Amino acid sequence: GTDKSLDRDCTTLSRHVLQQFQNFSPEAQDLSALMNRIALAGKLIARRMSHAGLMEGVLGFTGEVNVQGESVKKMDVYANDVFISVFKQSGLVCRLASEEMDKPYYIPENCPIGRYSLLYDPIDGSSNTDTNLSLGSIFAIRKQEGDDLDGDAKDLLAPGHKQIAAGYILYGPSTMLVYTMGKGVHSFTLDPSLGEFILTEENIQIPVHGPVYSVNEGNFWQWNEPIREYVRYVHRTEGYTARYSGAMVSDIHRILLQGGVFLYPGTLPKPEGKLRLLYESAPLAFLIEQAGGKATTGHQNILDVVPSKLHQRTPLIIGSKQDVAKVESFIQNGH
Ligand code: AHM
Ligand code: MG
Repeated sequence: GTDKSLDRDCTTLSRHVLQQFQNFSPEAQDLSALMNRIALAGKLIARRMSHAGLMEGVLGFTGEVNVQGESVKKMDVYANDVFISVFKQSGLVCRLASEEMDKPYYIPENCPIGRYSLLYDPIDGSSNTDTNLSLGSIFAIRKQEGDDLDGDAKDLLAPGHKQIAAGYILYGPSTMLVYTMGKGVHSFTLDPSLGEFILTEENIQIPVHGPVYSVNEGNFWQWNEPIREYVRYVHRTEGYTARYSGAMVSDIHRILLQGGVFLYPGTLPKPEGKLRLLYESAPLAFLIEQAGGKATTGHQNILDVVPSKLHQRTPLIIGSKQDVAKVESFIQNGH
């Protein structure tokens, strides 16, 4: 096939961000710099992953347990630190909040000028790390509201509508970065020899309906009846195919391109499910809505949910409009 990076007109990520604004306003330049930093984090993480099995001390557990009560992997710590270190040099970000940190991380030297906050999940699908399977990173950028003199980051407890950019990096056979700034969804592929993310597809639209349903059916016994009924409906209906990788970034990427629905519902012991609103569900919801899809808890749009704490969890049903609506109708009407 043709090599897109050989094309003289190949679009790099930073050029694309600037083109979206059609001006060189301070905001356009900030966003371009911020996306560049995220891309750099992605490149550093991808590079380490590609050598992981060849190096000592890269894979496996650290022996610690994080705020979520999950065992921490060495790769989680590495990726979490990569985002901090690339944003230390940005001057633009004062606070970072991630799955791996109990409280937001402040970069004091950036705080007088750092008008943006980064919310992120450094490694999505951690259970895939030690088996050389697909992984992701999820990110969202918000504008800081108020001066946060108390240092409690209370302004982060706002709904997903406040995100100004969001997306994910997918570490698969190639590394991809998919992002939105509220003007459509665009994907880029890393050319490792150039060290650049090159535009792959612009204005991606998710199909209104698709064959994929993606859910951990091992949890069937602890779901409530409407979710069980939905899955029974899928089992007796022609045209569905199951795909579940253990990393929702890769499952949702497939659904973005081919259509379908990803679910992580609540369970009887954990009605809020597993996924965290601020740095997992809300960024993906923003992106999928921008592609023409839908994301809901079953009762409320994900982007409308107002969190009461940083690591708040929500049920997540996300994907093609019709397929998400079908799940919602089981939850709300029982069929
Ligand atoms: P993580 O960020 O700790 O890896 O958790 C998020 C992941 C999702 O990527 C994935 O869909 C889900 O957790 C898998 O959980 P489970 O093993 O319960 O199905
Ligand atoms: Mg995660």
